[in-house]
Parts: sequence; structure tokens; C-alpha cells
Amino acid sequence: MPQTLDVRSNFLALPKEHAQYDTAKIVVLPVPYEHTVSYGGGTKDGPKATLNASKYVEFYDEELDRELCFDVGIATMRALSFGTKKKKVNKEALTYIENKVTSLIEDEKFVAILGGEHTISSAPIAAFYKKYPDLSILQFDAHSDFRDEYQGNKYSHASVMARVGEFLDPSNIVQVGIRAQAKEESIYIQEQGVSTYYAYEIRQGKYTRVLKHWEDQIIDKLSENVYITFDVDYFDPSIMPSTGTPEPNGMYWHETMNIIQRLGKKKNIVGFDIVELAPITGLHHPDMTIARLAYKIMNYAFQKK
Ligand SMILES: [Mn+2]
Repeated sequence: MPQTLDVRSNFLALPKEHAQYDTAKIVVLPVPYEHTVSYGGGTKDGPKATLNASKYVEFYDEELDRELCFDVGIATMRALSFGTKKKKVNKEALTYIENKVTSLIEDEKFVAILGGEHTISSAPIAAFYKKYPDLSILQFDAHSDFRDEYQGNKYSHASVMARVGEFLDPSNIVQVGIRAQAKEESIYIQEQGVSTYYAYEIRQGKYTRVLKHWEDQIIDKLSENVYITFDVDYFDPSIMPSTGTPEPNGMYWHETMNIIQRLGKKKNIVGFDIVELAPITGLHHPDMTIARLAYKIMNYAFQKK
């Protein structure tokens, strides 16, 4: 049986009976991969900081009136190791992650991945795509990540969605919060039919002028089975300073919850990752925000289950 973490270090500090691999419907997989850093580093410490902060997250969700963790069980796997002497990097690391996620999918688990840099996301997306050929991707991010390569590496965090677009139809990708982009990415988006919701358009009220619940437009563009990849730099730096490339004019908590809550109601969220958290020592609120985000996505994903 796969090795799991116990109450001292698992997600939400759950007692054994609610955190066993065999019975848990949700599995948290820490993936502390950090290889391509462009500005600030530290994403390898993201999973640990999130798990540590999750001890202080309430089991009960007041909005959904439920203690999801007791209803469905949440097991936390030991963090994937990418080696010390001879490190697994780039393609080799991605294959390693994909195989792990595939085994979780075969055991019918809902997979919640804690990164690590954004590069890792193409691995679970490839694994889920094998199971769900209609899979669509909802990407929360400040950056499109469609550069063909960055700093000479095709497996850079800045190129992750370009890698995804090599096996999954890019028109099945919806991005929200984008506000820093290279021209080649803008061209890719237009040519490949990606749906991109730019932060400046959202802030200017482009969508709310037409629709009260503009989130529904996002959800309508997604297929039945949806994977969420959540780069924490999507959030405004005021609530999320702990990331390598913080960009101004970011998104906030409440509007984000609106999107995911409505998504969980209408579509099947199959799994998610949260990446690019680079914890700042002594600054707790960003770690807490991400722990809450992880549990909120789980709650919304299981609304109907
Ligand atoms: Mn990203």
C-alpha cells in the first residue's frame, strides 16, 4: 500500500481513520519540484508550508455545511522525491509524476497536487487526459505559460501550457487572470483558439456589463470533465506575496470562489494542482490562504458527491 503521512504532518492534521489510502476518496500528493527558477525561488518548500498551515484550517465548511474530510476521507502521500545526487529533472521528472498520478487515478482517487513549480502540471494533465479524452483545463494564472521555451528550457514553468497544448487541444484550455505575456503567447492564443480572460478586461468590467454571473461564460466553455491548474501568482500580490513572479492587478479571493463554486455545481472537477507557492519565513497568511484554497476546491468539487 502507498505510504501516507500521519496526523502530525498530513493535510488538515487528520486522524488515522479519516486519512487512510484505502478508504479516502481524496489523495493529496506533495510534489516539491523546483528546477527552473526565473526570478524568486523557493517553490520546493510550497507543499510543506501548505500542509503545515492546513493544521489550522477548520474541518467544517460553513458555506457547504459539511465536514468533507470526515465524509470522504483525505489521505496525504509522502512527498515525491526527485533525488539528491542524480536529480530527476525535465522530462524524466514529468514521467515520474505522471506515473504516480496514473496509479492514483487507477485507484479512483480525486487527486490534489501541491507544487512545486508550474512545470509539473503537464504530468497530471497527461494522466487525466488518458482517462478523460474530453478533458478541459481551467488555468488560474498571471501568465499564459505558452512560451515554446524559456531560458533555453522547454520544461520551464513559463512553458508548461505550451507542453500541454502538444497533446491536448488548446481550445480546451481556459485561462483566467492573465496579466503578463510575451507576444508569441498572444499569437498562440489567437491561432490555437485558447480562451483567455485577461485581468485588465475583468477589472474594466467587460464581462459583468453583459452578465451578472460572468463566471458561467467560463464554465460553459469547459467540457464535462475539468482539471484545475492553479498558479498562486494569479492572486493579487497583496494577498499572495509568496511567489516567484508577483504581478500587480491580480485577482481576489471572493471572485475566485464564485468561479470554482459554480464550476463544481455544473461540471465534474476531476483533480487539481496548486503551484508556485514560495513561502516567506514568518509570513503565515499566504500559506494559510493556499491551505484554505486546497480545501475549498475539494469542497466545491464534492458538492454533488
Ligand atoms: Mn504559471
